[in-house]
Amino acid sequence: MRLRPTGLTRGAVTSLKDRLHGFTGRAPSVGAWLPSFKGRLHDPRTATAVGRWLGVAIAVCFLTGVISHFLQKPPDWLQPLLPPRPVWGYRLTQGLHVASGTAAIPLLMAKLWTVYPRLFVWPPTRSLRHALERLSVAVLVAAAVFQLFSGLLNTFQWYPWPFSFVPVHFAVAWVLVGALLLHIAVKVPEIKAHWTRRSPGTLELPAEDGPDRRSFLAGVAAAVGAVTVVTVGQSITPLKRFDLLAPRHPDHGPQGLPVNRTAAAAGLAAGVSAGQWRLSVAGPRPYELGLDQLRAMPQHTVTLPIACVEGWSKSAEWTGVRIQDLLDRAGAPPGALLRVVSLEKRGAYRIMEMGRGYARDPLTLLALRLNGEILSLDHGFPARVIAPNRPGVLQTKWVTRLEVL
Ligand SMILES: Nc1nc2c(c(=O)[nH]1)N[C@H]1C(S)=C(S)[C@@H](COP(=O)(O)O)O[C@H]1N2
Ligand SMILES: [Mo]
Repeated sequence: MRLRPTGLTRGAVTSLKDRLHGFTGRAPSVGAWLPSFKGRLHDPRTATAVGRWLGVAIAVCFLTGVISHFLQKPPDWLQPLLPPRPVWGYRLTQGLHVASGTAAIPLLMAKLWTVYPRLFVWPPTRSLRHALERLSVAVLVAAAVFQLFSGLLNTFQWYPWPFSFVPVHFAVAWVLVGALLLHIAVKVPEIKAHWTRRSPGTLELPAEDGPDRRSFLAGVAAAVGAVTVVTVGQSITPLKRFDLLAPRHPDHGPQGLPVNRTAAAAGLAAGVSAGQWRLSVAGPRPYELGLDQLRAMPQHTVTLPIACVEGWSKSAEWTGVRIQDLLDRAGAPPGALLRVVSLEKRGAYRIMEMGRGYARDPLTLLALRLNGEILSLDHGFPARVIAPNRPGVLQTKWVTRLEVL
């Protein structure tokens, strides 16, 4: 028989005595009244285990995000150097970007749960160094929460904030990575001590590595696996059957392809008249073509994906005229940059520029047909750009003008 009252451990009794003692003696410090956490899942070993997975997810997300940013908004010197191969390059990097960001959400929650008792550490700062370290952790947590939250909402095309998403998401990414590197540097000793399964200096597994830590980590892994499986189908088409929670499904959309911006949203609800539409090409030998003339030019068929920056991708078969042929006809010099203008009234993607690597690629088309049918209005009727290894936002729909720069 245990004589101690049920539910009170020896430690709890001692701390209760300490507190009572505090009343009779000096005034108790605030710290004495803060909760104390004894659970081994709140220890540095768990924090290290979850932290390294989270670190990998953030590293992948950051690198693929930087790639996406430079493919989308290349500085002038980079524009002609961007590679149109592999054709699925952007599909892969952006699929990874959204998948790693999504996986980081349960990882971040697990990590914050593991370390939250530190919010109750008393005194809150012990030295200038300690204060700076805590400040850097606050920046790290805020930046991580902001990035994952804003990125997730962006995949739903939901922008409930007054700033524009892309520049802010890009800027905060650097804040996050800076704070993360600082955090890792500060924690090197703890990470080293807890990285491997063995306790430092011994050959034995630490006694506290009991079943509860393993269950917790297995639970976190299951959560990561679950959110991944129910969303990656939006870019990995063979897994589309499991795509239950992603905002886009590869099969939902006219002509077997999702639509991001509809003709109505682009101010073209009334449609585009095939008889009146003209493609004008500005260059050393400018010219204009009607739709019938464009259809009479040599047609090429390519299989290329739309890889949206918001994470969904779907491959399709496109038929149309090579941009290269249109440029040659205008007498464009081989290194020329191309500007493409859409009929769309307003919108960030009305005007698009393309370096010579893409413009001269035999797979880059002014497409007139999609999966064997004439382009539907939502997919850019009468003509749209399709190019290999490019973000979806640059696959301009409802094209009306090409300018050789
Ligand atoms: N003119 C114009 N073209 C555009 C857009 C746009 O907003 N305006 N959206 C782009 C985006 S974000 C994507 S992902 C692709 C999607 O093409 P789809 O609707 O044919 O699938 O079109 C691109 N072309
Ligand atoms: Mo997109």
